[in-house]
Order: sequence, then structure tokens, then C-alpha cells
Amino acid sequence: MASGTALIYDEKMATHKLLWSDPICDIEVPERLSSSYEQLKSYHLVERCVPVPAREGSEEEILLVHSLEHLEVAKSTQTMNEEELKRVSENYDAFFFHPSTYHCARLAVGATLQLVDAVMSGEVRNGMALVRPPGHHSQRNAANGFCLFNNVAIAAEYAKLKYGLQRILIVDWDVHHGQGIQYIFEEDPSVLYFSWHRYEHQEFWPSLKESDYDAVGLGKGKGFNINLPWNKVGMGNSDYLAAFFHVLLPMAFEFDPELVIVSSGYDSGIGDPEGQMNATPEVFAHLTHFLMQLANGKLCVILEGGYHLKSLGESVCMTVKTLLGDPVPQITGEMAPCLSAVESIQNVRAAHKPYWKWLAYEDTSFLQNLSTKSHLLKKANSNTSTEHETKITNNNNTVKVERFLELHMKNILFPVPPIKTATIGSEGSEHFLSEHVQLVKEMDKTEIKSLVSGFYADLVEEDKILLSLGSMLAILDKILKKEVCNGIAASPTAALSAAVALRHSVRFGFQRVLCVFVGDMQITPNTEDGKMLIINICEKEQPGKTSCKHCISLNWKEDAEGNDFFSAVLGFILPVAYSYQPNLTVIAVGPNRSLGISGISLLVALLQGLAESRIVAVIEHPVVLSTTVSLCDL
Ligand code: X5A
Ligand code: ZN
Repeated sequence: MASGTALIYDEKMATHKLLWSDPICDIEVPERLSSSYEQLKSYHLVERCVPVPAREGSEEEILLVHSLEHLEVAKSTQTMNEEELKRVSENYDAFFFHPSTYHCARLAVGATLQLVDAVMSGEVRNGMALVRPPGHHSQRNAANGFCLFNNVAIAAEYAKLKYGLQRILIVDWDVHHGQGIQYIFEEDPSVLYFSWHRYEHQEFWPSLKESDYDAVGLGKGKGFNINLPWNKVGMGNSDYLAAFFHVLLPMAFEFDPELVIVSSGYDSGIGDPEGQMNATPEVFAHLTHFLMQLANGKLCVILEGGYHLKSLGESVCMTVKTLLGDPVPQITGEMAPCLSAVESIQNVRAAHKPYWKWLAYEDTSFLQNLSTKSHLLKKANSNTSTEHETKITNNNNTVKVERFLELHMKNILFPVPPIKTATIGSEGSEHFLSEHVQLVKEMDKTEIKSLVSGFYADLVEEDKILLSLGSMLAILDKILKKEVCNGIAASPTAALSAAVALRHSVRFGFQRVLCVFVGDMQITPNTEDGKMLIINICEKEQPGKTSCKHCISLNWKEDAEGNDFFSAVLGFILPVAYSYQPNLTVIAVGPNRSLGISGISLLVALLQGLAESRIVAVIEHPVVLSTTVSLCDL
């Protein structure tokens, strides 16, 4: 499997700039590129990436999407004086030409295609291209919204042609609707286009009817265009995560793309003057992490908008750091989406229900009940923010936003150790292990006996149990010491191991431990104090164990298509897990599991978005291998 993260940057793309005064266009400045790159350098992320040079996109490549006429007009601006440039620019909605614009736009196209080549050839696993001018608004025959050539659309056509791809997913998390991309692929079922955007019932630019949720695609492309309009400003982390859980991800997993391209605008982040949204930089780490689970990890991230330089830079860093496989930072704060977001989510799901079977499996009406008081206020006062929100919205107070970002980011980007996986097998570190077996032996014997009694006493010899508990505790110990981020232990008695792991980690100071138990759980630890939350996924109902406090039992049997898996994981397990905000996740796989190996593997990968990626897997023998793959391979 390919490894490495490409980074494409060419300072020449910073020469395109506005030469006259224009209050609409003056936010699209060269510093967007240079300061993002400086930020990447300051976090030592540049040196960890594979540098890939940009190139000029060829005329032929540009013509994959644009008309010859559009190309010729753009080409002709190279030798124009300021007055002429201004006059051509006025032909378009929100665009400016500079003598270097044509060259920069060709570099932006070429940089994007270089990234596609690096990923498709296996030279790297994923990557990001920092480009200007952006692309997603530009159309076959028109520049629009700071965009001249549609970098991402050209990349998708190029990938179809050069690599014969039949399914490409484009995720547009820019705060504006990439109507250019929508127009280009509207009738094309081989490109699934998802965009969320500030809409405010068509009040917000570009104020198009076709940006609404009911534009689902045309002809053969019906069902392959997904618009999620935000009808309020102030959307935050919880709204974005809900959009992924309940709209994009179920459709994306069903679509099963061969390549994912992100139209990566960060004007959807906090502090941006265009977006007026509240999502913090680390949400982009989560969005990136989710998309890395598709298309075998083949992910190309292409810069679009983003106009608050500090917010933009931090968000770019979060994205690249996640592409590199670093632990995903914890998201804190309110986890329920606001009512307006829930409304939009339900509308787009309803519009797409005829086309996607996995949308039919989950009812999202429960989301409405999750919306909390603070969010009701947010809905009611989206223009006059509540006191709490004033602190984190920009409105006309950039100082506050900057201070917020500073405090907020400080603890996230520096201290996290890189992901290392502990594997303590029978061959490994005997010394370390025996020490822990000793520790287990010294643990309250009656406690263990009472846990074991009736279940395993006559099934497995005590020594074997002690050994497996020892290796599990050795992993917990390494996680506590921050030597590793995650680990996997085989156990003849997963339920016992999980119970001991939970008790032990709470005792060692983890405030909230999430346990996802797959299979029959013969032992239910005491969860009364709320320091642990257990989600048990089992095939048959377990009498008497269904609904104790902080222990949720999900009965499901996987059908041949695995439908229930995605609706349960995306519709329920992840939202609950994200609301709980654990500091450690334990996943245990016991007997009679209702989940296949690939399902468990994906579940483990998705759960690594929680608890700063700290995760312990305890597995009853046969499935060890593939889960190890998803732990190590990030
Ligand atoms: C790429 C991008 C925004 C254009 C806004 C025009 N364009 N009002 O974010
Ligand atoms: Zn934008």
C-alpha cells in the first residue's frame, strides 16, 4: 500500500493579484498561499511531506472542461494593460485579471494534476496542493467567484481519462457552492459531487435556485449531485460532523469511489469574513480522517477559498497533519447539531432517498431531540449571537477570533506524539510482559475471580487469562506513558480483558472511556459512575443486559450487503461516541460477533477519530490480523 503525503506549492502562484480597488475581490490575496505555507513550515509539516513540483496544465487539459473561447480570452489577458484587464474582468461576476493570472491559473491546474498523478501512480498515498486562483466556481465558458479554470473538475476528467476511473467523489467543504463543478458533472453518474454551502434561503452569493437540496443531478446523473444548504450562519463543528455522519458518509461508502478529491475551501472555518461560520480548525482533521477511509486512502486535497489568514493557515495544517497520519485532535464542546442544520440534513436526505439505499435505513428524527438549549438560542439569534457565541464568532471583532485560535490551537498542534502501534505478541518483550503478569497477579484476586467465575473458570486455564490480561495492561501502560497511541492484544476472554481494561484505565485517570464491544459480552462491567460508556453490538438480544446506565445494546445481524453496519456505525455509534468525547477507546471483539473482518477493521479506523486516536483493541483470536492493519497503517 502506498505511503507518504505529497505537498505541492509554487510561490509563482502568489503573483496573481488585484491591481485596482474592488471591495468584493480584495480578500483573495497572495498571502493566502504564502502564509499557509509558512504556517506549515512552522509546525514542521513541510519537511515531513514529499515535495512534488507544480507544472503548467496543458491547453488540452484545460479543454477537458472549458471552451476554446474561454481559454483564448484568458490567454489574451497576458499582455493587457491595467485598463484593459479591468474591462475584461467586468465581464464576470467577482473576478480580476492580472498579467500573471493566466500563467498562475495554468500552474493551479497543473499542480492539481501533478497531485492526481502522484496519488494514482502510488508514489504517495495522499496529498495537498496549495493553489491560486481557486477553481470551483469557474464554468465551461466563464470565470466566476475568484476562479478562472476549474482545477478540481479538470482533475476529475483527467483521472477518468488517464486512469480509466469510473467513480470519483468530489467533496466541496468550501463555504460557497461550487456551482461550476455542479454544472460540469450534473449529468455524469461517474462523479459524485457533494457541497455544503452558506445559502440562507438563496440570500447568499451566488444566490442560485440550483444550489438548494433539491438539485440532485440530471438524466443519468440523478442522485449524484448532493447540495446541503446552510440556512443560518454560525454553523459549527457539530453541524459539520452531523452532515458527514448523516449525509455524505453513508452515500460515499455506498458509492465506493476509486479516488476522492476535496475542493478544500477554509472559508467554512471560524473567523472567515465570507462564511461567518464557527467550525474550528481541528474539525478539518476529522473531515480529512473520514475521507481517508474511502478509495483505499487515495485522497487529493486542493485549496479553494479561505480568507481569514490565521484561521486558513491553522486549518491547512490540521488537514496536512491528518493526511500524514498523526493522531486526530479531540473536538470539544457541544456535539448536537442546531435545528436549522438538522432541517437541512433531513431535506437533503429526503431528496436523495430514491437514489441511495443506505439512506433508507436510518431515521434522523432523533436528531431534533438532541438539539440543545444553546442551539435553540443559536437558531433564534443567529444574527445577534448569544454571549457564549460572541466569543467565537468573528463578526466585526477579529482580535477575539485570533485570541481564540491561539488558545485553541496551542494544545493541539504541538504536544501530540506520532501514532505508534504496540503489538505485544507471544514472541515480544517477555520482560515487560512478565512484569505485567506479576501486576495482574497482585491485583485483587477476588475481584478477578468474581469477574471470571461462571464464565471462564472451567474453560481456560488461569495462566492463559493472566498472560492475556498482562499484555493488554502492558499496552495500556504504554499508552498512558505516551510511548504509543494504540495497541492490540489477543485474548481468549475478550469480555474479561475489556472489563479489566476499563476498570484499570479509569483508575489511572482517564475520565471517560468508551468501550465498543462486538459480539456476545458475557460480563458487563459496572458503568454507574459514567466514567465508561459501553456500546455492545450483538446478534441476539441479551436478556437483562439491554439498558443499564451507560450501557447501550445494539442488536443487529449483518445482512449480505452490510447495510445495517453503515447505518448503525454512521447513524448511531459515531454520533454517540463523538458526543461522549472519550479520552480512551477500547474496542473488544468477543465470541459470536455479527460483524465481518472488514467491518471491524473500518470501525476501528473510524473510532480513531476519537480520544486523540488512543485506542486499545482486545480481540478473541482469529480476526487479529486485519485489525492490526487498520491500526498500523494510518
Ligand atoms: C473560491 C471562493 C468566493 C467568491 C465570493 C464572491 N470564492 N462574493 O471562495
Ligand atoms: Zn469559498
